[in-house]
Amino acid sequence: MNRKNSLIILLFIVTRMIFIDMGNAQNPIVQTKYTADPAPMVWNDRLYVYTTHDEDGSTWFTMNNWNLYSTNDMVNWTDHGAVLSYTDFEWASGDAWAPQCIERDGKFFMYVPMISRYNNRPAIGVAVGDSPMGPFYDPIGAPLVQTEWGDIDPAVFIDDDGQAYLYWGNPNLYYVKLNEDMISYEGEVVRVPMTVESFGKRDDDSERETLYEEGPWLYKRNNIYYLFWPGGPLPEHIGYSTSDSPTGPWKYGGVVMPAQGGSFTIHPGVIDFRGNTYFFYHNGALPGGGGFNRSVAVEEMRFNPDGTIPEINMTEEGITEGLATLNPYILNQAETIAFSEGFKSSQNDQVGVFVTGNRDGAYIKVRDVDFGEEGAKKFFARVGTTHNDPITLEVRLGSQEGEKIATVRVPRTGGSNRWAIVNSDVPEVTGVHDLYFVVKGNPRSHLIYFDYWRFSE
Ligand code: FUB
Repeated sequence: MNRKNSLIILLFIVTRMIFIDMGNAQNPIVQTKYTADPAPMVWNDRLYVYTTHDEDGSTWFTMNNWNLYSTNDMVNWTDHGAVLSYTDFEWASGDAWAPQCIERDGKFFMYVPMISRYNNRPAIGVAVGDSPMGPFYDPIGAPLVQTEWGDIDPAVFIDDDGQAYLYWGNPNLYYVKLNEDMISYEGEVVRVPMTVESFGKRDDDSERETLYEEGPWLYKRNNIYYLFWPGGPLPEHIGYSTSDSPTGPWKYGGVVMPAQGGSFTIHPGVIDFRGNTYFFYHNGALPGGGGFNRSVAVEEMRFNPDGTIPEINMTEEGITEGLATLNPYILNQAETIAFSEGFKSSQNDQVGVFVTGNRDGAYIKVRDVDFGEEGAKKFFARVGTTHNDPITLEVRLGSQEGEKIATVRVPRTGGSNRWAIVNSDVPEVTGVHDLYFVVKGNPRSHLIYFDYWRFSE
């Protein structure tokens, strides 16, 4: 084989590998925005993940609001948009950093760090809502906790006896026992002893003796309390400690996820859902991603028989097996996505959250859509554009180039505040398929606003 042929074959293999990888990608779980600091919560048999939001093009932690995503199957994620902002707290001036939300007695409590206007230092606030999506409001009109410095990354945990705890801090770890109302606390704030036995030994920093940096996350399994935390030096890894009590003493357990993934921070969120344990984190894997443009991803977490945790590496595949199928005969939000490229999400008063396709070939993949035995007859979508040029939305099976089952022309509605419902006949489609919504057209950006879709039987 001559050199030219070898090069062509090599190019083919590499192109194919890239194609295959993208086709299987499920991580990061959100591609329409930069997200970080995942905080999972299970409620009503659905998994919710609260995240922070790195603004596009950030060169610092430019973060103004907290966003919410949810899933019924671990492969398709619905974007619920921004559910809370630092501007909802009269006393806060910015830095909407790592949150956690928990349900108690039908109310949802979101613990969030922000800069306090009173002294220009980080403090932790709480907001309350009647649903996971909010709306949330600040019930105390002031920070819930503030120590001398480093009051970021709150983690909340309710033990089986009903006692709730709030943990937080960088470079120190603090905790306090919350009262049943979840918006006040009893007793003193406790500073956890930062010992090498509890958090491992650090060699690079004379001011920090242990590996612990920030971002604590509490999780209980088989009567073992696990404390996960991002550890130094930078780039951070995730380590863990265990105890037989939620207040320690803690015993260092080792590394859960080594430093990798192109972001110098990382952040753990661990939760059980339908018999599996899931480990959420963030990295810089999206195009344009990095330390200030991060993305949330998830892997399955397993345990050794003695309760220790084998190391987990970041993958592009993430969770490959969906836990349920998706019903195409109900209204599905366009922002329910398994993977996408070329789309961004936004929200407005007219339709709530919607997505915008920004280039020819932009696509959204939706996993495991079950058309049943009868099959679909018609496809409907609510769409719009500002362009006169012909723009179409194609619906394909299995891949971006797969069988085309519907094409709709996107009418010029004049903006994302004006929408049209379009439809197309569909050849017989039965059984379970991955759907691809593919945008075709010449304009360089904002080709399509896409709000929802459904099929009729
Ligand atoms: O996202 C801002 C900060 O970066 C978080 O509060 C830390 O945990 C780190 O992820």
